[in-house]
Amino acid sequence: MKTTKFIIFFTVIPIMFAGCMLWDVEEVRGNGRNGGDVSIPVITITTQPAAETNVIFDNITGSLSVAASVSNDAIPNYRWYSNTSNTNTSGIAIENATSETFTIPTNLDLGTYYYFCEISAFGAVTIRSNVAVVRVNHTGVIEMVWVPGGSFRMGSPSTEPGRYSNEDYRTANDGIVTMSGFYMGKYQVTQEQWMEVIGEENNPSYFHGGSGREPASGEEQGKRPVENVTWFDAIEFCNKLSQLEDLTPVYTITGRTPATGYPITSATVTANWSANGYRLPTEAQWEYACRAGSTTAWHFGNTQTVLGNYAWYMNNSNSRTHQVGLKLSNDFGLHDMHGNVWEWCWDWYTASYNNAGGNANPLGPTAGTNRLIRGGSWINSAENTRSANRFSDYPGSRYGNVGFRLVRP
Ligand SMILES: [Ca+2]
Repeated sequence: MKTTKFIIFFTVIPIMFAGCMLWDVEEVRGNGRNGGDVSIPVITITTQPAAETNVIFDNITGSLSVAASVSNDAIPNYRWYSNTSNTNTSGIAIENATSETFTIPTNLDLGTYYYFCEISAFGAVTIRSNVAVVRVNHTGVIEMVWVPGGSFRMGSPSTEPGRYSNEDYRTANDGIVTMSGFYMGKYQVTQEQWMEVIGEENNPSYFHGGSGREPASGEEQGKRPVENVTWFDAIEFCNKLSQLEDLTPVYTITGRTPATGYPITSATVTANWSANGYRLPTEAQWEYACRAGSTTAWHFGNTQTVLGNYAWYMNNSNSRTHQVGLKLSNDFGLHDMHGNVWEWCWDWYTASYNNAGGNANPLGPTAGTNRLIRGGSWINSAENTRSANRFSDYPGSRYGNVGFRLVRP
């Protein structure tokens, strides 16, 4: 069991009992053991978990309930069972779980759990409820916000202070890029989230212990962004989280070096964009989400003197990362888009957006040497945290100021 608490949420849908278990009772009666006029007690379930309970978040508590009536005024007895598969024909009786309501444990590891209730009464045929399928996943940990579709002009005007020529607007379509809506992580992936998915022993972060690397006063170590991850590490994290949540992984990773463990310094990665799993933002998604409708140097405007309200950067970071979400968000509700750590994006780097794959949901060039990094970090100047600022590095490299955030369709 992990120390992290998983508190669980679900809905119970009452389902009237009707089915094969009644048939069993009728068969008993038809056999004439009790004679036609003498009725034996019959248990009828009036409320039970939906067959697929299924909606499980972290940090929410939950319980399962049944209710039954018994003819002849007999008293029903309840006994909850757990199982490792979706059947109520076998299972392990849960200690002390003998009332109508069963409180789902809050210390469950990630995974899928099956519970059902056995209902008995003196003289009656014992029956069993539906199996509740309880999935403990990360949906409540990786908090996502919806970024509505729209269009924007990608890049910066030539008049923007501190800009580089690789931010020039596209020439096609007057630089306008059209985007579909998507979910994006409200925060950068944190160290505790990384460890929950990849393993407690695998926190690669530079700011994870050590003199001068401590969290700032009042901040939680585990809620600082994970960093010192390669682009390949971030890609694999996306796949592993997708698998944990029964989503279809987006990426196929082959030729991984090393074959197991981290950091992954090289691999061949292809993407299935029709999959529903987690992925890194494309460069266009990142800038579109960061801008949140703005056309200014930062999502809040052009006034550098207020950047510290929105970003951890060289002027206020005290040379370290900070707990995510402490600075003001942009208009989409996204935090730390400017500063804290740079964020890996999907795209291969190209110096010109004109090469970056179409005017709608562009995926970037099909090949390259470096992968895109966006948003600036705790060590960077204000100019390098601008919405249009572009940086890149070899995907097998890693630094104490580069992390990532997630996107999902
Ligand atoms: Ca950032």
